[in-house]
Amino acid sequence: MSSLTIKQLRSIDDGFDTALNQLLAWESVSDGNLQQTVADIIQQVRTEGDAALCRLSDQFDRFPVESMAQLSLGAIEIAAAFERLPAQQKAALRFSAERVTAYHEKQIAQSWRYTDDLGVVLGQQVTAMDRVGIYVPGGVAPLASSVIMNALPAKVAGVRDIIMTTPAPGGQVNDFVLGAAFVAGVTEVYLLGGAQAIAALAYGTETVPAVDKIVGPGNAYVATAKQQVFGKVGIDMIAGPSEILVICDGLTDPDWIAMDLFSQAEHSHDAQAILISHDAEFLRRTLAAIERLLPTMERADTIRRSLNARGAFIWVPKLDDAKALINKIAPEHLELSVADPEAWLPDIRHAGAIFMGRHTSEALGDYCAGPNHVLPTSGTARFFSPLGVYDFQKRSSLIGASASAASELGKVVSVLARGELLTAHARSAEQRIND
Ligand code: HSO
Ligand code: ZN
Repeated sequence: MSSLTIKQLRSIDDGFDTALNQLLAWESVSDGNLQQTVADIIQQVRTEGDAALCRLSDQFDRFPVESMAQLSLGAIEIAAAFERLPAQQKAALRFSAERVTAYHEKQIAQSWRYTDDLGVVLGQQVTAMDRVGIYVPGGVAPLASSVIMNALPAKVAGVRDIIMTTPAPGGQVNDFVLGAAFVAGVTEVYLLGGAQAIAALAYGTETVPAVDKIVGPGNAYVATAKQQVFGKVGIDMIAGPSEILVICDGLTDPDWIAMDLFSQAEHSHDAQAILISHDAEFLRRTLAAIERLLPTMERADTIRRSLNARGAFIWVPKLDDAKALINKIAPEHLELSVADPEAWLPDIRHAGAIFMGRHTSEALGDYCAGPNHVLPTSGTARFFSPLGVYDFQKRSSLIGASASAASELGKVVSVLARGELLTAHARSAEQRIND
């Protein structure tokens, strides 16, 4: 078994800034070949529709099908999958869905309007998208929680049709994932993976309806396909590997911290887990906890690879020094394992989700606390927010001028439009001037 060599940095050392930058560097690689392969797949789906989907299912998912019926599941089949689950899983999915729904209901934006001094009615009308597609990766972990986190905000926003695609290698589809689709209000499921799933959702086929927006994580093919169909449809952010940054005052049980770091490291070999403390002795005890606990983990190999490649312990002279590092890292998940996390909040400007206090492990947020677990990664918390209801709502501007308001505004339009040499605009407004 290979050894653990997690990086140990001190913020006061020469070269710390460079070391930190190297630690944080991550870019999705999408080479020219991948771009071309994905473009070809999208083209096949656009021109041949269902026939291409059936052929590609055999080619990529070893699932030979004769008709789209074998790749399509409706409300009855989705509900049946839920019913097949053990009672404990059913209850947990329901519990999670209820809490996630309650949280997201707070995000619903309301339409608003006012009448200004000139008598113009002005406002914003908020509406939901009609139809949304959710991609759910196959992979080793059946991420039922991701189905809930992607679909429920759309449902709460009022999206009518929520369509899920997920690969079914060898024809196998996971009941836990389908059960999550049931509690999250997914209306149709198509057993499609990869770039062909994204193409089908973006352009539609005889069977798969075209959607307005595609969300959900996926491998390099899926991410590249989403980038290529952007513009025809909306997409969410392109997710990088999962990350956790833990700040600890040295008074939390090191075993708790070790397991919190593992919880993100186990997602993938390129996930990132960083611990910052001013207490060198605490860092030593946490390293010892990691070494003791790692061999007990089912995903020990992935965790070790991730900690060795992208993990770090950072010692700072004062715990307060961590604040600048937090904002620089802009982590996806920030755990404030300190006595008074509230006192930290005013100084934290960039983080996807903030877990406040020793008892708030990141795993709570991944599954059932209520907030969304689809969060900005790789420093993009500087400009992105968690996935939310607002990602599935749109706004239309409202303008309603009375005769006198049209006359008043028209005078200004006349000047501005003539200045732009656009005389039809000018005359359209001028004919409503009444003095
Ligand atoms: N931590 C992941 C989400 C997840 N965790 C799903 C467990 N299941 C997103 O950053
Ligand atoms: Zn997770």
